[in-house]
Parts: sequence; C-alpha cells; structure tokens
Amino acid sequence: STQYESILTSRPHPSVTLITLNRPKALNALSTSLFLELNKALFEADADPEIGAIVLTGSDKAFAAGADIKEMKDKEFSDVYKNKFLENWGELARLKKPVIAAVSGYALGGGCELALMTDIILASPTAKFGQPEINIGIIPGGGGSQRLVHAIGKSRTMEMVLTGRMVTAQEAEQWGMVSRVTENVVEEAVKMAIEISSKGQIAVQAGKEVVNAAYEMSLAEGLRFERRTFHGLFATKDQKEGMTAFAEKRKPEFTHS
Ligand code: CO8
Repeated sequence: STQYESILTSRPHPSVTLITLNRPKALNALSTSLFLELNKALFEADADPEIGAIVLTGSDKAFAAGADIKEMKDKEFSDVYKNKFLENWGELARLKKPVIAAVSGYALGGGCELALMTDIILASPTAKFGQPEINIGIIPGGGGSQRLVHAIGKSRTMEMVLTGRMVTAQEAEQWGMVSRVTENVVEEAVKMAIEISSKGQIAVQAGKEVVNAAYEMSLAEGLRFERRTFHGLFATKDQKEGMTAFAEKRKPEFTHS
C-alpha cells in the first residue's frame, strides 16, 4: 500500500482500515499535505471491496489541534479564495462507507470539525473538543458552526464558537456530540468497525445515506427517502438471506449483493 508522510495506515482486521494522523511534533495540525494524504487513504479504503468500515484516530495527546496555523498565517484573501483553500476538506463526507473517529486529547478547530465529519465519534476520557478559532481572529471554516448546531444546538454552539472554550469528553457525551466515552478508544472503535463490516454492506451504506439525508431534507421528504431506500433493499440478496436466516434460526451469511 501507499507510503505516507503525515499519516499511518494499517489493517487491524481484514475488513477495517485504521488511519492514524501522524504529525506528533505539531499535535497533528492539519496541513494541506496531510489532508491530501488523508483523502487519498480514505478513498482507497472506500474503493476496497474487502473493507467495510474505516477508523480515524490521532495520538493520545491530540486527535488534531486544528488547521496548520503556521501554514495559514501569511495567506491573503486572494490566495485562499482563488486557490479554494481547504475546500478539499469536505471530501470525507462523500465516502459511502462509515468512518468512526476515535478521539483522544485535543480535537480543536479543524480537528473538531474533522471529527464532526465522521459518522460516529468515540471519545477517550482525555478528549477535549473546541473551536478556538475566535482566539486567532477567525471563525470555524470546516463546517463546525453548521454541524455543531445539528449535534448540540444553538446555545452550546454559540458558546463554543464565540468563547473558544474547550469542552471535556464528559460534556461532549452529555451534549450528544459523541456517541460514548470509553477507555481504549481505538480498540473500541476497531471493534465497532468489525461489527459494522459483518453486516450486509449495501444495507450499511443505505443506512448511512438515509441518516445523513436528515441533515438536508424536510421531515416529509426524509421519511419518503427512507421508505424508498428501505423498499429498494428488497431487491438485494442480503435481505433474502437476512430474513431467511432469521426464520431458520441461523446466522446470516451476507454476500453484499
Ligand atoms: N497549527 C500549527 N502548529 C500547531 C498547531 C496548529 N493548529 N497546534 C499546535 N501546534 C504546534 C505548536 O506550535 C508546537 O510547535 P513547536 O514545538 O514547534 O513550537 C507544537 O505543536 C506543540 O504545541 P504546544 O507547545 O502549543 O503544546 P501545548 O501542550 O502547550 O498546547 C494546545 C496544546 C492547547 C493544543 C496548543 O497547541 C494550541 O492552542 N494549538 C492551536 C489550537 C487552535 O487554535 N486550533 C485552531 C486552528 S484554526 C482552524 O483549525 C481553522 C480550520 C479551518 C478549516 C477550513 C476548512 C475550509
């Protein structure tokens, strides 16, 4: 597989890709080159038929401390506007396969936004989430102001965005920003990824698609989209196998078809 400089990739199970952000000296600050490598690794995993789910993590000290401030500091409006600065960040949200973020330590600015772009966030008790951009004269630019409103509501989002205060793992869990707080967060995320990979992959991808549609659609449209997608799954072998196996009191053997 490809050699990278700012990330590590591994396969803790034949069905799972683990991507580890790896710029320890910069607390995994998200430089442009890191993001290009990350997107490449994500799309490679998304295209690999053996892979059912992806885990994204950082180090114990930092998931990612944000966009690379040293890279950004001297840029002008004309540079960032004309060159679509950081626009490729959104590509993670186009993956079909689920991505689980395993967050320890700092998830700040773009790091918090990166976690919010994934499908499920597991946090270690050491995790700290924040949108500290206000302290350096800017605001979130990687979706934080929008995705946080959906995740935790307006008042908490305003507090995070306008004060820059860091939120503990426990608060993030109470607020519904993460699905749970757990020790051994990478191990737990890989376990969850293996479990998801054991399901019928068409149903998994359809499940991700319909949940994400809730961000974009009215309730009536979303309900219709869910039902249509549900109906569509009756065209798959996995639906026949899943229901037959239940009736025959055995484990299903999904063929992802
Ligand atoms: N960028 C570049 N370098 C960083 C960053 C960063 N975001 N964060 C930390 N580093 C570097 C430090 O400069 C330091 O390097 P050096 O050793 O060369 O001085 C090294 O990492 C270690 O950091 P500290 O010495 O500061 O470690 P501490 O434990 O004292 O502090 C903190 C840890 C609190 C995390 C501190 O490093 C910090 O405040 N970092 C910046 C956090 C921040 O402001 N993040 C937001 C950045 S802005 C952003 O993310 C906008 C996203 C826009 C997305 C747009 C998409 C379209």
